[in-house]
Amino acid sequence: MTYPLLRISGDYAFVEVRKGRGAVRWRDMETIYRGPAQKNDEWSGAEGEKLSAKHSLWPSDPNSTLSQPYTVSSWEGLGTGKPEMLVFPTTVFRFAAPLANLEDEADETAPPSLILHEDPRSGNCYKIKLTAALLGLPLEIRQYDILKGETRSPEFIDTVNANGRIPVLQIDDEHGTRFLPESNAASWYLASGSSLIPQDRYAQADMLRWMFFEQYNHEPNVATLRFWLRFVGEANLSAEQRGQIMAKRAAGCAALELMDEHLATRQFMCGDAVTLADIALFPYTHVAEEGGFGLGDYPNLQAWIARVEELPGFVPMQ
Ligand SMILES: N[C@@H](CCC(=O)N[C@@H](CS)C(=O)NCC(=O)O)C(=O)O
Repeated sequence: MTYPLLRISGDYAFVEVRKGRGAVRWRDMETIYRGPAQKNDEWSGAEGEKLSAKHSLWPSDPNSTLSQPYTVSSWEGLGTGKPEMLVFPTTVFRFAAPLANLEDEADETAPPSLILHEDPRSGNCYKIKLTAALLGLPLEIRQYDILKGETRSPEFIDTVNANGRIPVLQIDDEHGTRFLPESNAASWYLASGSSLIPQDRYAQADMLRWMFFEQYNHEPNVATLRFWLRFVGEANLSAEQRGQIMAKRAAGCAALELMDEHLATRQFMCGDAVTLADIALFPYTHVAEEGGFGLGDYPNLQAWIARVEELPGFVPMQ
């Protein structure tokens, strides 16, 4: 029995579709189509088979380095007994895997092994776990206790992050072992080439706008108050920290209000599809009450939180 497994969601100058059974690597799969594709073009496969596709948006140069290729795969299972239909490339979460270039053979080597250095109480760390979960990427976890200063040890500073902080994504691949700090950079690395990063140039910049907003206006206020009040305890704060509470409360409320207004007219931060902007902003927003921010006044934020929690592959913060 065959099922429609892969459908093209837009017009593309160049698409290559390959098919395989039990095959993981692009090179082990059989090419079943190479050429232009139009919206709703569809390919079928038998149960247990996997389809993958790469595409280029640039009609003049199908091998352009500006192409946005990635692989989507589908196979029987997920407990349903039937393959999932995938729409390529816009609605892929579980099976998206980044590839560098249409002609790049990087996918012929083993996929990188990924280790997240984290503290489970940290929303910054949760961003990376949520990105990996939505994309179906396996992550190994190394835990630290930031309250005990475990990320400030000379060993951590020398080998993992000179900035003495988590999260850090450790990437082991053919280039060796590399350590990537900063939550939003690590999420970008995981999501590169997937539907969590829009392809349109403006949409991509708009997504980055919200990720920078998260780091400048949101996290230093909403997350810091949560950390101080829930984990450090008000009684243990320094006089300087106590003196900052009111300003951080006002700035945090302003950030939440701005998001709430923005979400009045859209499903997600950048429109109707989830992007890394939602993943960056979700962790500390959904636990903002732990920092004394009431979410009752923000109905659009509450509806957005529920939408994120319903995404396929969603995992809660521990
Ligand atoms: N901008 C960084 C912030 C990293 C950060 O502040 N990490 C905190 C935990 S959420 C940390 O490691 N604190 C321990 C310390 O500073 O010693 C990111 O987004 O990853």
